[in-house]
Amino acid sequence: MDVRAAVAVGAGKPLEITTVQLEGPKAGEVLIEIKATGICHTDWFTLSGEDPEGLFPAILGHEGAGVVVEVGTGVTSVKPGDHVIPLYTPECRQCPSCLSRKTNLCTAIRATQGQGVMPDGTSRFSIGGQKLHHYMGTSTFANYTVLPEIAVAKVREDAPFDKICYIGCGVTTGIGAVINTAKVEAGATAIVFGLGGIGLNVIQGLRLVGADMIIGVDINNDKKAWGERFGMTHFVNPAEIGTDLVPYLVNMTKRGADQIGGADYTFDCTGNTKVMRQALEACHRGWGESIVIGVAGAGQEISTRPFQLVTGRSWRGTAFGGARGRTDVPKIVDWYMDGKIEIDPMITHVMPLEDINKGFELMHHGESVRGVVVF
Ligand code: NAD
Ligand code: 022
Ligand code: ZN
Repeated sequence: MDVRAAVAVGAGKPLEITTVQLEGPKAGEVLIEIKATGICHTDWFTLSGEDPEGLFPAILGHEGAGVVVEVGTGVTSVKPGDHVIPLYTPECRQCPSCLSRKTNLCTAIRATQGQGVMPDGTSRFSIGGQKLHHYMGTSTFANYTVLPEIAVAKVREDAPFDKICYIGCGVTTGIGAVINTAKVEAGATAIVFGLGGIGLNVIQGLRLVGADMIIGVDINNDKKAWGERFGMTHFVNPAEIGTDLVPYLVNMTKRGADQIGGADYTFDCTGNTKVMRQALEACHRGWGESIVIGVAGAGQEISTRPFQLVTGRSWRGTAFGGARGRTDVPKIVDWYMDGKIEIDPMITHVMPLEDINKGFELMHHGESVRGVVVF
C-alpha cells in the first residue's frame, strides 16, 4: 500500500516528505495507522549522522500512537480497531530477560531491531523498489507502519492520540525512572539534572510519589518556570551560583543531626558525562542512588573516584524507564486520563507531517519541550 512518510535519506539531510510503499503484516506482525507521533532527541541524533549505528535511508520516529488496521497470522493480543502505542522496548514475556523479572530489556527481537529490519530479517518499507530501513522497531514518521505484535501496547480508546503518543518515550522514561528504577519513596530528596522533555517527566514522577525536596538543575533559566509547573521545589543554574555545583547541592540537601548532605536520588537527564559525575557525587553517602537516563554519544566514558561508590553511593542506568511496555504503558495512559499526571502543557508545538523539519529545528534550539506531528 502507499503511505505518507518522512524519509531520512542521508546523514545531515532534511527529511523528505513523500509517498512510500508498505507491505502488509506477516505472521506475528500488525499493521498500525499512526495518528500522532512525538519528535524526540534520538530521532534528531540519528538524522544528524552522529549516531554511528544510524542506517539510511530509513523511516525514523519512535514516539507514536495509532490504531490496529490488520493483523498477521498467529496474532492474538490485539485486533483491528484496537488503539495502541508502539514500543521500542518490546515485551515478549518469554525470553530469559522478560522471565527474569529483573529487567525490561526484552531480547526477543533485539538483533534485527538494531539492523533496521523486522524479525524475519526483511523490511516492509520501500520506495521505487529500494528498501527503506525501519528505526527502533517503530518507524512512526509514517501514517502507517508494521510492528511485531510484542512491540505494541493496547491502550484505552478514549485517550487522545496527540497526547498519549508522548507516553511512547518521554513520559514513560521519566516517570518510570522514578517508579521502576529508583523506586523513590515518599519524603525523599531528589535532584534532576536537565529539565527537558525527560527531566520534566522525572519531576512530575517525583511529585506523584510524594518526594519532599525536588531540586532541578539546568543551565537555561527558562527551565525554572517549566520545572515549577510540574513540582520542582528548588532551581539551580550552575552558571549562576559562583561556586562548585556539587558542594552547593550537598549543602542544600543537608538534613538530620549529623548534617550530612546529598540527595537520596539523583537523575541525569542531559546525556553529558560530566553531569553524570556531578549527579553521582551529589548523592548522599551510604545510600544515595544516581540514575543515568541521558544517552551519551558513542565512545564516551564516565568517571569518578571509587571512594564515591565505596562510601555507599550507587550508579545505575535505565532504558525506557524500566517499563515493561505492554504491561506498564496502558497503566500510564490511565494515570493521564485520571489526572494523576499531566501531558498537555508539555506539548508545546503541533504540526502536520509536512512541517516535521521545522519541528526538529524547534527542538534543536530548545524552543519546544515536545513537538507532535498529527497525521
Ligand atoms: P532536552 O535537550 O530536551 O533536555 C536536556 C536539558 O538539559 C536542556 O534543558 C538543557 O538546557 C539541559 N542541560 C544541558 N547541559 C546541561 C548541563 N551541563 N547542566 C545542566 N543542564 C544541562 O533532552 P531530553 O529530550 O529531555 O532528553 C534528555 C536525555 O535523555 C537525552 O540524552 C536522551 O537521549 C535521553 N533519553 C534516554 C532514554 C532512556 O530510555 N534512557 C529515553 C529518552 C531519552
Ligand atoms: C529514546 N532514547 C533516547 C531518546 N529517546 C533511547 C535510546 C536508547 C535506549 C533507550 C532510549 C537504549 C538503552 C539501552 C538500549 N537502548 C539497548 C537495549 C538493548 O540492547 O536491549 C536502545 C534501544 C533501542 C535501540 C538502540 C538502543 C534501537 O532500536 N536501535 C532501546
Ligand atoms: Zn525518545
